[in-house]
Amino acid sequence: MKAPVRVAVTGAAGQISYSLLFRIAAGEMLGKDQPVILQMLEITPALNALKGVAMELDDCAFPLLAGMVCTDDPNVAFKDADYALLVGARPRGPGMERKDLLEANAAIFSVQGKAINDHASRDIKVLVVGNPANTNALIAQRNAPDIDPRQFTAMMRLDHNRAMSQLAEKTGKTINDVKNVIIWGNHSATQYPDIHNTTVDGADAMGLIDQAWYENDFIPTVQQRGAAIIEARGASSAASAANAAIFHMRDWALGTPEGDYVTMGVYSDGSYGIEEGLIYGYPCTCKDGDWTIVQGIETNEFSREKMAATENELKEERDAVKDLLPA
Ligand code: NAX
Repeated sequence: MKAPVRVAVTGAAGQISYSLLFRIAAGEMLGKDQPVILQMLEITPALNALKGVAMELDDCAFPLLAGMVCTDDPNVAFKDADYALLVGARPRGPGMERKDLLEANAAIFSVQGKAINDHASRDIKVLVVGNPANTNALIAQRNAPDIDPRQFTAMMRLDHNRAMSQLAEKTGKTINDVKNVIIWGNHSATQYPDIHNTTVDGADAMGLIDQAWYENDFIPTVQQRGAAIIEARGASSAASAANAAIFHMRDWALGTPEGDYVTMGVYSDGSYGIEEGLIYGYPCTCKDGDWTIVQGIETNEFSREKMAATENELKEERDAVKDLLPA
């Protein structure tokens, strides 16, 4: 058996974590041979609820669960962490403007970024799930100057999975037939689901559907899927979000399949003309615990316009919190 690794999860008593923690402890994220120690962070009023979650984790008798820490102190939660899933965030309250939401979250993610910088493993892999995920990831990253910025990522995988499933359904194929979907940009309604390079059972996806369906049906359905889930379920996506977090971390740690790529919100190196330093959804392959942006993908004018629109939103989000970002 391998030595245990430390996995920090924030918002650990929330609804996404109620699915996520159990799957991590079952070995679905890092493999069935990798013991884990869960380091769970909550705000003080939720510590009792967190205790209940920890009791249930105990009662699962997971062979791979080598230990648990429950805390309201980020310095404890991130101590020696090898992985961190930052799920807890401040939801939008009544009358709250977008700028207020960005600022409230900036306060949370700057504290957590500093705690990661001061206490986590130097090789930590960080995934930000809590919204606005891309900008929260940027804030955490900028507050952790001693950690390579490439180690901070944002979750675009739920959007990626949603796009795959919509396309499989439309073409009468299965998820296993769909390859090379991309969600460019921000995890928000400006995201750009791009299937110009996608294949379905080996055939060019754009040849299987018509442009009107792509523009008027597919793109808005993927962009608005979160709202549709809230409308139907009366609560936001939880199990599917946890699943996407598991897939994101699993692929990053263990590698993407040959011949396919996945969408990750990663530190832009300027690829595809996107401003360097933004956390932007890009097609990535992963190998040996590292990710690479897939290069050389053709983008037409339609795509470039949409990629720029979502980039602009990310710049606006960053500018709204720029006073809180260290130089
Ligand atoms: P819940 O409100 O059920 O849980 C959030 C938990 O975070 C709460 O228990 C709260 O006490 C805790 N929390 C708040 N501030 C904290 C802090 N400073 N430190 C530690 N814990 C803290 O929300 P849930 O449904 O689990 O969603 C969590 C986040 O994921 C939200 O921001 C949500 O918008 C976001 N999502 C992101 C998605 C993505 O694709 N990137 C999709 C799903 C989801 O909407």
